[in-house]
Amino acid sequence: MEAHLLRKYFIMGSQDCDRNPVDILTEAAQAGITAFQFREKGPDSLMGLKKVMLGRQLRKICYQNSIPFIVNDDLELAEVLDADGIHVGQDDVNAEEVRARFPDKMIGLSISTLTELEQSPLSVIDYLGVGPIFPTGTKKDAKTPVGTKWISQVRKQLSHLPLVGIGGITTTSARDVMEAGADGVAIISAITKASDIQKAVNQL
Ligand code: 3NM
Repeated sequence: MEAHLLRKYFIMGSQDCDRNPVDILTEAAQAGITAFQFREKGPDSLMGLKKVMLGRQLRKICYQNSIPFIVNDDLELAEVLDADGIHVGQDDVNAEEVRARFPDKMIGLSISTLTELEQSPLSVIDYLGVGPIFPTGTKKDAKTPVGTKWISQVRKQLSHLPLVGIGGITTTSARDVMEAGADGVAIISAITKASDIQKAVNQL
């Protein structure tokens, strides 16, 4: 995977949006995000056909803007929407199973601790999500923040694997995450809650 695609990695589901997610993604895509993850998860998220129908619209925006479209933790949906990739966490389906089913899709895996890093099947994944870097109000069950030093540590051990920082990253703190050695920042609220998405993406 080309690491530069992770540079401004926008993640979102309808539960993160105070207005139409289609409008938010359209604005973010036009503003220059480099990848998108559809993460319809947690309280107030859509299920079943409604989830698929929103996913179709978001997928189309990514096609039209040549932005990789990644689905969070839902293999059926990734197949139905012809996603470019799948992102899984520690409690989700095993990355090796994902690779067996989808030999050609990008696979991202979240890690928060050294043990998780050591136990991860790094040979089957394309990038690591490292976090939460800072406290976040977006994910209710987020783990203890690991700070930017953790990115430097992971970077030292894994010079070859693209890394993206996630969790509580803002337009001001993104610089610290990059300087610690990340290839990019994965953000939800820094974009969904921005009063001017174009400006927020430029600042990132
Ligand atoms: N995963 P915000 S933190 C989806 O630590 C997600 O793995 C995390 O939202 C992890 O940019 C997080 O608004 C929420 O803080 C990120």
